Parts: sequence; structure tokens; C-alpha cells
Amino acid sequence: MVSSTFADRPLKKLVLFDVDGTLTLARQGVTPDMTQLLRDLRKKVAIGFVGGSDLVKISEQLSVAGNNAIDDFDFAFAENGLTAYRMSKPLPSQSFIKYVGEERYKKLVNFILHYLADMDIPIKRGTFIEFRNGMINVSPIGRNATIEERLAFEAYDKQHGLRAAFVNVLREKFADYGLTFAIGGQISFDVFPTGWDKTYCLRHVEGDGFEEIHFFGDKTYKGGNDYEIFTDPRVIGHSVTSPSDTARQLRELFVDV
Ligand code: M1P
Repeated sequence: MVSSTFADRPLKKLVLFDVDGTLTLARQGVTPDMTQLLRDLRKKVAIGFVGGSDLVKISEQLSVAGNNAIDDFDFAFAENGLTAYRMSKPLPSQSFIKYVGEERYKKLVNFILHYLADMDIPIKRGTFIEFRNGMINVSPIGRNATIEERLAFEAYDKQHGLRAAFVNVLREKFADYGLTFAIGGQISFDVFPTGWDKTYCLRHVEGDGFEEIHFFGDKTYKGGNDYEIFTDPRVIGHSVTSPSDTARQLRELFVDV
């Protein structure tokens, strides 16, 4: 039975969304149309986001008119659910550095920095490694790249497979670390303990007894950062190509939204 918190929703379902490419364009803000659609949907079902980015970035993208994104969703999961909120209240969290340990982390980060320094790409910016609570994020061009620079890097990487080659080297070199290397966005890849992919967030919703859990994401192919949750037996997965495709599928599935 669904928990009393969600008993007033006509459908005892939870609908989870990836952020970049699903609710918004990559690293951009949510549109008023999508915001309205989500508000209407929330009257029928429970909703949540589960993004790979940290909460600051996701909040920038999903917060509208001074509202905090955390309050507009029943569940807010950043860093795959390592940072988690239910009904605007924080849930317990774990940390990447505690899992890996300082010494092993130092070896990993030093190797990555050397590899990045030797990588010849058309332009480099800044913030090549971002240290987060539940993961590190590694970007050959650097996280300070502008939207145009991101698009250029993404196209260049599609041609040259730089990130794919890099993660293959890391997988082999650090095979005993128990880490997953996931290419989720345009300019970077995430590194986190195996199992701390987007399925991690499901532990936070299990107690609510939803009849169905749906997930919408754009990187649902093998190797994409939505793949594990999309294929999880506890979840009904929906693959989308863009935010407008998400809206179309939502309207089809939850008629009258
Ligand atoms: O949400 C997908 C990814 O978004 C960003 O990737 P990029 O900057 O490469 O487009 C990152 O925040 C990454 O961690 C995240 O998985």
C-alpha cells in the first residue's frame, strides 16, 4: 500500500526523470511549459528527478521564479541519489572519498591529471576534475566551457572517441577499485562506486509502496548513465530523445496532463 504521504494522489505511481536531455536541454533551464506539465502531473502521481549532476547545478536548471526545485518535486535526487530529499527533507547520504580512501584516491586523481595533461584537444578551459559528495566528474575540456565550447567538444569527441578511450584505460588500470566510469553528458564522465548509479536512488523510494515506478531518460543505451535504472526490474523505463519528446510521452501515458 502506498504511504500516507501520497495517499491523496489519484494514481499510486512514482514518475522519475533524468534532468539533462529529458526535462531540460543539456545544462539549460527548464521551460515554462515543462514546469506547468510537471505541476499538473504532480496532482496525479508522485514525481522526482534523478540527475547525475550535483544539487547546485540541478537546482539552477529546475528552479523557477525564486522557487526551490527541491520543493517542486516529491523526490529530489542529485548525484544519482547520493544527495537525496523526500518532501523537501534531506535523507542520509554516503561519500565517495570515504568509500575510496585518501591514498587510493590520490593515485587515481594523479593518474587522471597526467592523462589529461597529455591529451591533445583543440581547446582546454578549467576545472578538469570536480570533486562531489558521491562521485568525481572528469572533463578533458574542463567544466568552465561555454555552451558553444561544449557543443564543439561533444562533436569532436564523437569523431575521436576520447572519453571512451580514457574510461577504457581507467577501467583496466583501476580494475580493483570497484568503480564505474559512466559517460553521461556532453563534456565529461562520472566516476563512482559500482552500484552508485541511478538505481541508488531507488532505496529511498522503496518504503513508500508505489504500485509502479516509471523512469524517463535519454541516455538509456548500454554505457549511458540512465541504462541501469532504465533496465532495473523495479522500474518501467521510457526512453526519450528530448524534453519535448518527454512531454509528448507524458501526455500519452497520463492522459489529460
Ligand atoms: O546529467 C548528465 C551529466 O551532466 C553533466 O555532464 P556534462 O557536463 O558532461 O554535460 C555532469 O554534471 C555529469 O556529472 C552528469 O552525469
